[in-house]
Amino acid sequence: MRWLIGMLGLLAVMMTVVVATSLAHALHPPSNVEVIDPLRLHLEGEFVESNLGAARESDGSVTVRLLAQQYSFVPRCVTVPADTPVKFRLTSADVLHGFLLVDTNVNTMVVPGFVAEVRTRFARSGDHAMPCHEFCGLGHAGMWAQVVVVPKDQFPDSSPTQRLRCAAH
Ligand SMILES: [Cu+2]
Repeated sequence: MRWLIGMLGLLAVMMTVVVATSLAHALHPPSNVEVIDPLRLHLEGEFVESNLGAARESDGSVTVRLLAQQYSFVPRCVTVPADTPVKFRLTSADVLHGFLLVDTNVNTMVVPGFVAEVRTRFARSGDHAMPCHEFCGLGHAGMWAQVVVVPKDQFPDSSPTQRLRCAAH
């Protein structure tokens, strides 16, 4: 009987640690379910080439659209403003890929046929490496991109060509 109480006590402690740390660090699995036809991404809809990159919304927030494919992200580098709500929307043109921003809690899978969405806000400017973290084939290790966070007032005007480029630094 004593071992049972001990086990239940241990379980309660572990559950408390899991719940408390996830609440404290705002860790939660992204839960967006939106389907998209991976064969028509380049032809129509929000992931056509001219619509990729970081775009300013009318409410002041920024939406970043990225395409993951063997073995790159398009675009390879995006600039986003600090201290601003940023929404990442990604989809895959072929197989399962992973989306992760180093030094942040941004992390999700990019599944073909679905749109992955992650909302965040960067507290300060700086660079974040963006490696693919799901093995996607022979070129997986070279599948990297970058997110450059710049001060709010240096965010470039979001013309379709500018938003595919990174800030010079
Ligand atoms: Cu990969």
